Amino acid sequence: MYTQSFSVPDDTGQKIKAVAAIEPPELMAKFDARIDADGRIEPQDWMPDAYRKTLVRQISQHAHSEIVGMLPEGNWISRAPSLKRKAILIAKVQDEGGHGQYLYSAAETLGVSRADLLDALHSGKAKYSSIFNYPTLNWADVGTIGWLVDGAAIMNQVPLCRCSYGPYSRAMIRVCKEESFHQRQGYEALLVMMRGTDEQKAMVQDSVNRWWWKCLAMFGPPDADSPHSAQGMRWGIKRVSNDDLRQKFIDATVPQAKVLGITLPDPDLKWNEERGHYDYGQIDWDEFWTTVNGNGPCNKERLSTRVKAHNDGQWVRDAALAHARKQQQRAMKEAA
Ligand code: FAQ
Repeated sequence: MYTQSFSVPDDTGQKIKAVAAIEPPELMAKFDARIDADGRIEPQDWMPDAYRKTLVRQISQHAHSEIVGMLPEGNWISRAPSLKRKAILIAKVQDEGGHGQYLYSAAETLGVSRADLLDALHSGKAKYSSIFNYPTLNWADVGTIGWLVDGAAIMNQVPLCRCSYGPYSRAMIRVCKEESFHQRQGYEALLVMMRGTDEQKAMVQDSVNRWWWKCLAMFGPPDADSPHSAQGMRWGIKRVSNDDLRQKFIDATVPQAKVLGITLPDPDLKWNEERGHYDYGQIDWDEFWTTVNGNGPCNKERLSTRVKAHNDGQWVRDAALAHARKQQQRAMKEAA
């Protein structure tokens, strides 16, 4: 028998001890050959249990990030400075909700239920992106989230369009197109402010100072401290490593900051001719893990807002189910 040892969280996001997955060798060989040939795995195909669990973990964390990610910006819809900015922001926040829906649907194709995934989020067992546990303190934060947070999300998600799991890779194509609009609207909003008053310019600089380092941490721990990277890359789920994506993001963003006229808050940020990349300073990983483990500035507020929204929506789910039952009964009556 083919045996592999994995340490993966279970479907609810809880860590389980290393499990020995014993898989039928002929099925495993077929699966490996498809991965090696850069083929796609579809829901009806056989897959090793650890591959399925890894995908459930990543896709559900991603879905949770999208719906929790609606909150920091949603907070500014009623305070947008013009009708145009309000319309753009409403569209963007709705898009993030839609991304959550595509991703929960992709996770469901792996045999898990959306209700269980949401329970894991609401009980604090499941992770979501660290970045959404920081507050949005001024209007420029909305532009900065578009420029830097969506910018980082695109950098991470474009390679996921080539992920080996078909439903996830297809969902990512549409998500990336929408994220591209999000990034551009954020950058444009900041450009307008940077051509405005000194107060507006100071607001943008303050915002970028607060978000820059948090965005670099979004890509996840350094490769050497990333327990899932090697297997994720082997399976074609991850195509580019955390550190390489972080570097690509920095290299792409520094010239954009120059056009904007903003200073990125890192005295060590310098072009390194030899490496052909920007060098950068130390990320505060202790602060990152404190936030990921539930003790960031807004973790509790984000979760309680999410739980309240879910509970307030119970009547919609009940009504939809009652309607579906009625339709089914009518169809059965007509068929009888
Ligand atoms: N926050 O071994 P690795 C967005 C966890 S969407 C929290 O490197 P992996 C759109 C990781 O889960 C943003 N936890 O793990 C938007 C693991 O914990 P576990 C979300 C993090 O999976 C914009 C542990 O650390 N995007 O922004 C973070 O190979 C604006 C060890 O890490 C995605 O989810 C973090 N930043 O790589 C919405 C993309 N980083 O499960 C609204 C898909 C790591 O063992 C407004 N996901 N951890 O308990 C991925 O690409 C990967 O899962 C990574 C992590 C790269 C996030």
